[in-house]
Amino acid sequence: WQFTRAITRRPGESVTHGLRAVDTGAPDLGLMLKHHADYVAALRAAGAEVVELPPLEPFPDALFVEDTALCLPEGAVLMRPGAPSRAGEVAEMAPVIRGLFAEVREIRGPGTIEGGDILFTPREVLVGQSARTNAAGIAELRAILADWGRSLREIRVPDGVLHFKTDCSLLDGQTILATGRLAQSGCFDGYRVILTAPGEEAAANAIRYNDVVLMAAGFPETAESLRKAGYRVQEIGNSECAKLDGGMSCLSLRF
Ligand code: CIR
Repeated sequence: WQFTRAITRRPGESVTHGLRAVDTGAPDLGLMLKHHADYVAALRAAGAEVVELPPLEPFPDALFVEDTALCLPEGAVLMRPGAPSRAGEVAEMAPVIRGLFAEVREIRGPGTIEGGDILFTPREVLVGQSARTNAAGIAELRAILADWGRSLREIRVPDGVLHFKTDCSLLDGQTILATGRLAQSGCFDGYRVILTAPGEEAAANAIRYNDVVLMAAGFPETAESLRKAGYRVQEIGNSECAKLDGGMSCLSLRF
């Protein structure tokens, strides 16, 4: 369970125009930058060599780098975002990925797929069909993964949930943190599932990076159940990214 690297991108001033399902006010860039620095520091403390990319003003959502690529031990796959305003982020990420991976494949279209809809576990790659990720995009990824000997299982993301991983994260090889609304479909049968506490659904987008679980601050019951289950939990402020439907996983590519 060892990662060695991560890629992040600092938010720029245009982040106030980032996409959001419900407008709860513009994010405060100063506070977001502080949270972002805490996040990068936590990754470094967990053993990551972090490539920190500069802001990309033409792309307000570019800090959510996870959506632009899938990074696996076999290689990386450049995604094809379903949000039109985010499509151009991939060309900005591509040279970075090509510099770090010997094997790089890409989703060529016409389908769309975003990294936030992909959860890989040691036994399979789970992909959520969502408003951003469609059947054609999933089919293209399935063919690439088949070349690498990995199987893909498709999941339907509940209505109103942005991405599959908005509602789940991998805690270890067989354990998934998930919301009840996602897990009730039975999609994680065969895994050990830890549910977020009622009203703490936004805690589900966490990441396990080596020995630590990074989760958004402000979800005390879920944090407690993770600690009781034996995980080392570090809470990071996420109030500003949450206004743009972003969380811990969206902010980095990890490999
Ligand atoms: C978006 O709507 O695309 C961004 N505001 C949030 C992206 C979050 N990314 C993720 O869950 N992987």
